[in-house]
Amino acid sequence: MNILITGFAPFGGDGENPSQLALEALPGAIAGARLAKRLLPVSFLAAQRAVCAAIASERPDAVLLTGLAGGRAKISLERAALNVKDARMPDNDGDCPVDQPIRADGPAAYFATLPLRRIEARLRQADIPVEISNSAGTYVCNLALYCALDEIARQGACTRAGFIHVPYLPQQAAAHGAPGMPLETTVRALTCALEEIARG
Ligand code: PCA
Repeated sequence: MNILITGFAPFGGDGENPSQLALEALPGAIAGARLAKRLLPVSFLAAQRAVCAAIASERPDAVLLTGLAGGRAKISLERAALNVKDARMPDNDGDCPVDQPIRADGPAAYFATLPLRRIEARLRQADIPVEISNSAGTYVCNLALYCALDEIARQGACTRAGFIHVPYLPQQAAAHGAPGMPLETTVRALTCALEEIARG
């Protein structure tokens, strides 16, 4: 089994992105599944291209995208992606789309296809704060999930895909006066999720 796992580069004035650090800390294989790691740019245009290119070249059995949701206290298992780009701040290329569709001819939304309830139960068992989230936002993370699910749908593939948002690192949390999570816990959460995905 081949799982494509992604994280995002820093953005919005933060020097670090916990999803990048967690991606780097993960091993090359989990529970017999090979992990193909990709770091995605925080750019609407470049992330769309990178997600489609990674799925085309890796032909993964499953896709787990990850990113930072600053201000959230729990690991967020995203339920859906909306066909909209509505940026609250410019991306790392200075692009700041408002009320634009990701794909003019695409469906309004896609549901994630990973086993979210199983992953949620597994994280609860491991005492990691977790929730199913009904909004991945309207920024680059939502776009990455939408593009992954859209690419898979267009290929007619049965690849499962989903997105996990992670909290700030403790030092970022302190600086922002917001909740955070130790990197070790975030890595453990992603490891549990990948083990569940590898179980099929
Ligand atoms: N979080 C942003 C984009 C990159 C990231 O890690 C988001 O939630 O859209």
